[in-house]
Amino acid sequence: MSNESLANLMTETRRFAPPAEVTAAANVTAAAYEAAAEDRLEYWAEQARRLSWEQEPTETLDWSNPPFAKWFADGRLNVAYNCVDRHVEAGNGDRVAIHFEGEPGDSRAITYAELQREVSQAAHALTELGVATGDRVAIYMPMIPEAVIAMLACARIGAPHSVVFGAFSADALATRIEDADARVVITSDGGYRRGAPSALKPAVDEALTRPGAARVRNVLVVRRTGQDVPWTEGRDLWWHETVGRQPEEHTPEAFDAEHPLFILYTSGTTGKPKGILHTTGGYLTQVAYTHHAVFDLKPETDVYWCTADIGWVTGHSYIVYGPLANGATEVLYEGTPNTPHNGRWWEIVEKYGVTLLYTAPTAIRTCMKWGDDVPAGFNLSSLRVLGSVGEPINPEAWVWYREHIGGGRTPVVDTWWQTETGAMMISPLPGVTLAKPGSAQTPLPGISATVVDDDGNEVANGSGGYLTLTEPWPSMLRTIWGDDQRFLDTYWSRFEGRYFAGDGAKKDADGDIWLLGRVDDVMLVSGHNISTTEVESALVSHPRIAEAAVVGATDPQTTQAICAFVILRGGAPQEEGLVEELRAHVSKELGPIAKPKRILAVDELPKTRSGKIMRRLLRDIAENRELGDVTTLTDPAVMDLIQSKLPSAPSED
Ligand code: 6R9
Repeated sequence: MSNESLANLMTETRRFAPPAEVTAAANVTAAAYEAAAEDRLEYWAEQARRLSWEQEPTETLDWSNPPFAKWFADGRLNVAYNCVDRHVEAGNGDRVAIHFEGEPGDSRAITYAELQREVSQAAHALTELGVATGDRVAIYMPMIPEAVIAMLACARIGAPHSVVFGAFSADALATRIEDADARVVITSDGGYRRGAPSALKPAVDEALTRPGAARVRNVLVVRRTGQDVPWTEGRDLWWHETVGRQPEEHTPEAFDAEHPLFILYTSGTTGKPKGILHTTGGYLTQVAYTHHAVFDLKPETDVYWCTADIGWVTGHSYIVYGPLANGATEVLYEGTPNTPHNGRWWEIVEKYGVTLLYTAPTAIRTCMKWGDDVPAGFNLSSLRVLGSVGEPINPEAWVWYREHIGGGRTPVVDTWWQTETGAMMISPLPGVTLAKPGSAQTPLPGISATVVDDDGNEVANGSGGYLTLTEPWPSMLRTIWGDDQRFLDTYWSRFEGRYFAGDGAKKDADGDIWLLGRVDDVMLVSGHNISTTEVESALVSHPRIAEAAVVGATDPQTTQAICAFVILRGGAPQEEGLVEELRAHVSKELGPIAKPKRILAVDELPKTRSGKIMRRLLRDIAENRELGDVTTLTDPAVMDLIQSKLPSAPSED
């Protein structure tokens, strides 16, 4: 990784102190860093006490067979009891757990007492279908309450779930069903997206025709849209019939802290998807702790909303397990941000008085593109902490988020973590950290991360390299499902004794961490390593640019040439001379070496459903190659759109 192109992020000098009222009442203060540094394991043992254990653990970490960790190994607990029942027992049964907002505008408030009844019924139903402790259940659902209930019901009976994105194809679903050997699938007839019912069940039917998925015994189908669904008698069952007739009381059984909780597949760039395995006690400890610390959640008064999809790890950790373990009241929204209008999210914030909002940089940049006047039309004064996750957030988007959504007053927490880490790892604390837009800044209390060079030596402040995690953490992945060797090779072989995350990063003069994107995305231009994140960030700092995606395309002269795809703010047509102006702008921000050779204005960028730009596909376009696998794209049609805009011959210098 280079140091030469880091000028832009490093010259970002804006600083934002935490608001006095947040600091005064903060759940976690600066003292936490000291306590954790003094005795890291004791710090985590203390966090584990936020949970209700049937048998308290006496052991914190067993690291005798690294990197196979055991956390709280002799403790026993039930995750669903922790997320639901104990809040009812504490007298909070009437507190709303979930404010569901359907895309068509229907809504439903579910209290903790109701959630307890529905999770109990669903747990009975799964048992009736022969699902035993340890059996895997696949969940393929839209963003409806039953998705959360299904996950909690699995957790309640100790059956690890494998949630598959509702937008994934039948093939992707079949591969995941086969790898996990799931025998029951929970789905729905469909869900509402972009103003219309969108079918899900047919994809399940198709997936189950694949030989690998033929062992599925039952499909439990939630009726959401009421659309016609093909039906296989004997195999398919309606949720409202099968779950609806079960008893409303169910006694949760405690499981070992290391009992598998879920498998979640990450696609990565090559090879078959990796089934990331998370277990029970350590995972729940860290998601509950980080949600409490980083969002400063006050369960009695806050209304929390995470806009992620349930099929993404953010949905698992920060829609389901973290917030519910903490007894939060949260919003669950089914649809897209612009249905029926571009202000839908802000209308929801106003309607429910959302105080804590967690979303992705891509969404923030899309809102920037739609214009400042959209959020300005709503009362967003309830908001008090804003979070970001999924990609590096460039300083311009960070500042816009704080200004136009947070009313210039809220802390913004940029949280770095991965499916593999299970929970947040590097993030500011809203009541403590002097915030730097664009930087995730510091490992959370109890977390050890650093940036190293090619040889694994820690780099000096002011230098860049590879982000590594140097000590085990409670919510770490335990392995790749069925493939310990791949687990070792992928994460633990690049640097001896350390976890390698695959991300590039840089430490600034204060030692704060700035994420630079996946190392696979780093470009090599005339012998210089240049990070895509930084060129994108430089482009977005130009007032005309809302969003940018940069790739390195093979080039005979310079090894790779920088190609940028940009979305213009306000969607206005491209003025003459803009491309030249943008190239000059990047050159000024980062130096002439980082100047894109080609810049193309587009209407959309190819993104995964979790909001990450698929640079691989843009590289295919930039190199005039046939497109690779597009099945994980939100909208495969985007690629045709971009291709149709390509000039027949690339514009040269
Ligand atoms: C939670 C999640 C993980 C990858 C990760 C990194 C990128 C996530 C980030 C960030 C910079 C942040 N990433 N958060 N990069 N700043 N705050 O996104 O999990 O889908 O597994 O992706 O996302 O590249 O390695 P996952």
